[in-house]
Amino acid sequence: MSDSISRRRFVVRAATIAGGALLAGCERLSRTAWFAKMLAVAESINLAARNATATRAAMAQEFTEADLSPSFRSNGTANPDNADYQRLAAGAFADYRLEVGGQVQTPLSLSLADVRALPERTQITRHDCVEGWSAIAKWRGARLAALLDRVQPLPSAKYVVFHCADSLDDSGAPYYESIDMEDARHEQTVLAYELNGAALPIKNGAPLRLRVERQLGYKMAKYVMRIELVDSLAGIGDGQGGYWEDQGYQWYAGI
Ligand SMILES: Nc1nc2c(c(=O)[nH]1)N[C@H]1C(S)=C(S)[C@@H](COP(=O)(O)O)O[C@H]1N2
Ligand SMILES: [Mo]
Repeated sequence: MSDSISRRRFVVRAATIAGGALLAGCERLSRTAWFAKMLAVAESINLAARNATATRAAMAQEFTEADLSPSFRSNGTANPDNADYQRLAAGAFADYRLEVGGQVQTPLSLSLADVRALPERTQITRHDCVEGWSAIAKWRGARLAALLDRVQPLPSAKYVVFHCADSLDDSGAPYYESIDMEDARHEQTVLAYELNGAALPIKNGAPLRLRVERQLGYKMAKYVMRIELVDSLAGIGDGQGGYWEDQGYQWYAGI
């Protein structure tokens, strides 16, 4: 077994234990300072291990059609409870626009046809959720690097933030996620519009969801409505870089 695979297993198992603790009704626990701190320590070890043992340009493992899971389940939001989103879905996303802005030279508003016209990639990869399930699926989408080439991030831009249509809590705070420029430009990082050869289903994030293949499932933002380039994650959500990160999950969820 290669180092990277055994480390991946270890990290997934460790993350599963942490995720299990969160799931077992430990909402209060997840918000306590010590727990967040423990995850932050785990994160710095994880990122250090990644930098020490593999270049971050390394590819996530890809599989064949024979490896495809019989189905790909939905997790978290399965259908955003949001009037604007429901209107778009009712029109088969003909009126959908992906807004791309923030620290860029050329902000863009793209239709799905515009997104489909970008250089694309198809890949069969394994999705690992911290709640303890994995599935292999085929994703087709626009390369995020190609989109970045179109909008031309300013030199100050350090992170790409994905703002989603749904919310997982009563406050209505939208789901969001973020990655750094290195993962954003990675060959396997795509805005997926197809799952297993068919249009991306609503339960899996239609019309566009992120695939950032060397990280855990919660990074793979579904229902992406707006992409924002920023120099700092402060001031977005609770400032930790993502909805689950704001509850104590690690920001760099490398596997
Ligand atoms: N917008 C949004 N993105 C999301 C989620 C969500 O609830 N809302 N759940 C995350 C989690 S925890 C996982 S494991 C995957 C699940 O993707 P799936 O529903 O296609 O299985 O999406 C991630 N992205
Ligand atoms: Mo997940």
